[in-house]
Formats: sequence, C-alpha cells, structure tokens
Amino acid sequence: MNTLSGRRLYGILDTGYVPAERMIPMARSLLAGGVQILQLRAKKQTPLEILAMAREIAPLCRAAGVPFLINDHPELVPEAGADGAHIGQEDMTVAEARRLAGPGSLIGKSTHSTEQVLASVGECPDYIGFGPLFATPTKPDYQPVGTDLIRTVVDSVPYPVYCIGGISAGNLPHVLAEGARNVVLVSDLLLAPDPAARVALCRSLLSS
Ligand code: 3NM
Repeated sequence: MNTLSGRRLYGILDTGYVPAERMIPMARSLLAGGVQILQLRAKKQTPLEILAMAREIAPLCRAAGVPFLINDHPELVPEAGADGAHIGQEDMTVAEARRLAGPGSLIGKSTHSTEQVLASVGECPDYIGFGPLFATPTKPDYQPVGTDLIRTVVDSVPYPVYCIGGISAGNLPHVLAEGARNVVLVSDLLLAPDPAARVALCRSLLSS
C-alpha cells in the first residue's frame, strides 16, 4: 500500500510565513491538529540552514507517524532523517531526486497543467501536486488552473493528486465537491490565529 494512502491533508511549513524561531512550535501545532503530511519549504535559506531546521522537525514528524518531506533538496533527505522530497517542474527528474534522497524515499512533483500531469506518469512520482487552483500570494507568478480540471486530473494518474494553491477551510467544501481527494494548505493554516484548530477543522471537513 502506498504510504500516502488515506493521507488527505498536507501542510507546508513555509519560511515566508514562519520565522525561524517559530518553526518548531508551528510544526508541533500542525501535528497536534492532525496534519497528515508535512513539508519544509524554505526558498530563501541556504542548504545548511534548511538542514538544521529539517533535523529538528523530522523527529517530531516521526513521533507523530507523519511523513516529512523537504522542498527542492532531495540531497538533504538522508542527513535530515526526512522521508522524502518535493520537486518542481524546473528541477531535476523524479528518478534523480529519488537517487539523491535514497531508497524508499517519497518523491512528489508539482504540476501546473494537464500536459504536465500526463507527462508525470512516465516519471512515477509517489504523488503530484496540481495547482495553483486559485491565485495565491504564496506562489504569485503562476496562472491559476481553476477547479474544472480536478476530476479529470485525479482520474488520469495512478498515484495521489494533491490539489494546492489558494485553498482554505472556507473554500475546501467547494474544492472537494469539484472532485479533489487530497489538499495542501499553506497560508490558511500558518496565518490562522490557532493553526492546530484550523488543521482540525480541515480534517473534519475532509471526513464529512
Ligand atoms: N505550490 P497557499 S501553489 C507552494 O501550484 C505552492 O504548485 C503551488 O500556498 C503549485 O495555500 C503553492 O498559501 C502555494 O495558497 C500554496
């Protein structure tokens, strides 16, 4: 069984929203709320800084039984004790990421169009991200793909699709009604007054 099976809520610790000194408390909050996959996304930090953060987050995820992935840096996975990495369209191939991250690691890939979704099949990632569904300040330079294609995309690949981009507790019921099974939320969780409660709310929306 795919170790992502049944893991429908994916959270990202993004250093654009969470300062370094808040990273561990935020990881604890998201895990306490019931996030089911966690990623560290640190676009402006050096690999050494990312490694230091990842080494602190990995044991928390392990204790919670939650897969922990590192954005963009599969080479840090073994040393960080992480479970895998997430790569973008402009990065290396899934095979190269898997080689760097080590045997048994989870590798996810971003897709932003149906063409990219279909092309991902040949690469055999463990999952794909599909988005951004809606315009989002977290990834400002990307054209939203909307929700009309979700069902087609979910049905066209043999691994989980994680819809991403502008998703919030508020629009989650709509996104699910459009055919999404799994979702990634970033700013809606990280900027919530009570991130753990926000995660728990999303979990309950996903199971209702
Ligand atoms: N990747 P928020 S959209 C990190 O489409 C990321 O691949 C996207 O953040 C993609 O939940 C996105 O704050 C930003 O909109 C998601």
